[in-house]
Amino acid sequence: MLTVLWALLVFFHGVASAKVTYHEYNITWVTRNPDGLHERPVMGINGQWPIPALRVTKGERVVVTVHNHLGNMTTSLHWHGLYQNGTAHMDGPPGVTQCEIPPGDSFIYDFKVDQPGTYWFHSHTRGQYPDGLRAPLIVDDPDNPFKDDFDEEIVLSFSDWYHDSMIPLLSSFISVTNPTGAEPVPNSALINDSQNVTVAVQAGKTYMIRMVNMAAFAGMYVWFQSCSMRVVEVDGIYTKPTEASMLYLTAGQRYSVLLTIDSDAATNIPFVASMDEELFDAIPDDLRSNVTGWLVLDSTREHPKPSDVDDFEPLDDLSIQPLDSLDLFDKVDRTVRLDIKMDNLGDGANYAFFNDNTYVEPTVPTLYTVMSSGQASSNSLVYGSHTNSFVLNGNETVEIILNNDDDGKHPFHLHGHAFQVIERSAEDAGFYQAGSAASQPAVPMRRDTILVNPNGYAVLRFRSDNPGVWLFHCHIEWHVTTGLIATFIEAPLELQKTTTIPPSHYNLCARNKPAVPTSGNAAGNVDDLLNLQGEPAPPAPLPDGFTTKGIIALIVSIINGLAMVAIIAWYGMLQSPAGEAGEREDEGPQGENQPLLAASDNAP
Ligand SMILES: *[C@@H]1O[C@H](CO)[C@@H](O)[C@H](O)[C@H]1NC(C)=O
Ligand SMILES: *[C@@H]1O[C@H](CO)[C@@H](O)[C@H](O)[C@H]1NC(C)=O
Ligand SMILES: *[C@@H]1O[C@H](CO)[C@@H](O)[C@H](O)[C@H]1NC(C)=O
Ligand SMILES: *[C@@H]1O[C@H](CO)[C@@H](O)[C@H](O)[C@H]1NC(C)=O
Ligand SMILES: *[C@@H]1O[C@H](CO)[C@@H](O)[C@H](O)[C@H]1NC(C)=O
Ligand SMILES: *[C@@H]1O[C@H](CO)[C@@H](O)[C@H](O)[C@H]1NC(C)=O
Ligand SMILES: *[C@@H]1O[C@H](CO)[C@@H](O)[C@H](O)[C@H]1NC(C)=O
Ligand SMILES: [Cu+2]
Repeated sequence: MLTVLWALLVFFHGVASAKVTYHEYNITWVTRNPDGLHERPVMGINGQWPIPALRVTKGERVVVTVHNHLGNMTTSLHWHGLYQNGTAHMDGPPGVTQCEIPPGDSFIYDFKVDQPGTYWFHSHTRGQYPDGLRAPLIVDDPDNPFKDDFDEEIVLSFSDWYHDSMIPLLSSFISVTNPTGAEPVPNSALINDSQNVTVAVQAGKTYMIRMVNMAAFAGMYVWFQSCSMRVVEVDGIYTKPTEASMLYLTAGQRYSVLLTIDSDAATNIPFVASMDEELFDAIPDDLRSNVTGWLVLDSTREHPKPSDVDDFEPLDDLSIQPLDSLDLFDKVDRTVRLDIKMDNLGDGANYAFFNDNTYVEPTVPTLYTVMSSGQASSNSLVYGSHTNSFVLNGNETVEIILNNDDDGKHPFHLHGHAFQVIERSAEDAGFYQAGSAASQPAVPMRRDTILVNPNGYAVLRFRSDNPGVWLFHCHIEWHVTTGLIATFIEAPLELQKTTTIPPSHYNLCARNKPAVPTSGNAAGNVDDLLNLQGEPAPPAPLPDGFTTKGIIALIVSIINGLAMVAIIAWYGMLQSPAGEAGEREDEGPQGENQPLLAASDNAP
């Protein structure tokens, strides 16, 4: 009895003493021109863009009230890298842990942050964050083990930037006219949503530089000219200090480094973020892959141009060890194998697949299916045929084997956890062969976002010690929109016991247009949880015998056909009474027919 009372006392004391900070986020359109080349609408918060970093202190409870004032789009926020232990319903992805926040509506995110480090938050509404709704999230740590090793802190975000908005880009990306699935190529690279950023520094001082890649697509090489960095944090995990002259950050990844300015330094130091062009199917002539900033010792002196580097040789993140030396999880309880593939569906567009299945958001958000399906919540069938759902027991060691049957690099991110990286193959290694690893690291690197090489594999492990519904997905937003997503349903029966979803979350679903049901299986069927009739599904497969090559051939012939029609029309015009055929022919396609003729130039 006494111990129960004591436990209650400790519990309430804990709740009462957690500091709470409140934020109000009005999400609106603002107009910005971050690369100085093109003004466009972007999504800001409280009229600000760049959106200021959200800063909290470890142990604090954060309450963010989001008002969607966009007027014409739904929205949501995800807190990338936060475990949301006990608050899985605050994680953010619509269709998974909540409903969309409709225009004019509000939603309150309320969670405790018990992990230190560098994170970010962003919209998890389909294709939305590259329009600007993203910012760093810094968790200050009063017990930072490196706090005596630096004088000041600097936060830098990196990103790619598109002059066009996501909705038109998506409609040309997921289209029969783009059968190879070539992703739109960004226009510019940005630092802090800007360019030519300057940071005042002093000779002899050491800085802790927190870096976040908030890009839609591009991985970034980052270096500070002639400086050495010591990595001390990777995705929120403190690490043994590890020297690096260059880092590679995929979309979604973060690093903290210590950087000491030489005591006799006098010239300003350029630093560069360079987009990884290997990701791009084409390199437009006007692509601005590099963006430069300066550590400024003396603002009256010049800002030198960075020297070219010959080779990109970033630190291999697998060579980093966590400071806590957490041992390898060596006994695997459960293996989940995910084979990645890109292919066409019956609409002719290109999609992304895990195990031949492309993700489609279910009718009922997966967490709400957990809460409403009783014992059946342990049966992965209730979560639908197109959600790549895996039910995990609590407190297991889960191994994810990722086989990349695609010739692109993909950065994979797991919600709700950091994972150990047991192995990552080089490019073209093929699929993982069990037991092939020469040796497993005794103390593996841990992080929440990992690059997988083209036609290679990666092996990850984590403990299922955080009941919730957690997405595992590629962090290239283009591939999110074409379905490269899996869902882990972790300890659903435990989740039912320990979680209460605030009624306001369910009410939000009722205010969606159309209203979103909040109970039943993925199809919204409450009575027969194994009947998935009517569940959302991807386009039908290609008819037998059709291949990507076939589609490309078809498109080429259609475009050629259109071009022929255009040429005929053009000749028709040339022969019109006013035309002087001979002369106009030599001018080439300069007239009204140019757009149609130009189409033939675009044919692959
Ligand atoms: C940054 O500086 C470069 C070189 O002077 C310039 O071309 C570019 O427009 C600048 N960017 C912005 C956003 O002002
Ligand atoms: C958000 O907008 C409302 C009006 O719609 C306003 O009253 C409030 O002050 C705004 N909050 C912030 C933080 O700007
Ligand atoms: C970069 O942006 C972050 C917030 O996103 C801000 O805290 C930081 O001061 C900015 N750094 C510079 C050099 O402007
Ligand atoms: C929503 O409004 C913004 C800003 O005016 C505009 O750029 C965008 O095209 C609109 N989107 C839709 C889907 O109407
Ligand atoms: C960007 O920087 C890299 C490394 O210095 C260099 O090789 C490349 O030519 C630069 N790209 C452009 C477009 O200037
Ligand atoms: C996992 O272990 C924790 C701590 O030991 C315990 O509280 C929890 O109930 C366990 N979860 C399951 C699903 O067994
Ligand atoms: C979540 O909380 C449980 C219980 O306190 C703990 O055992 C577990 O390690 C936590 N998981 C994460 C991912 O922080
Ligand atoms: Cu991808």
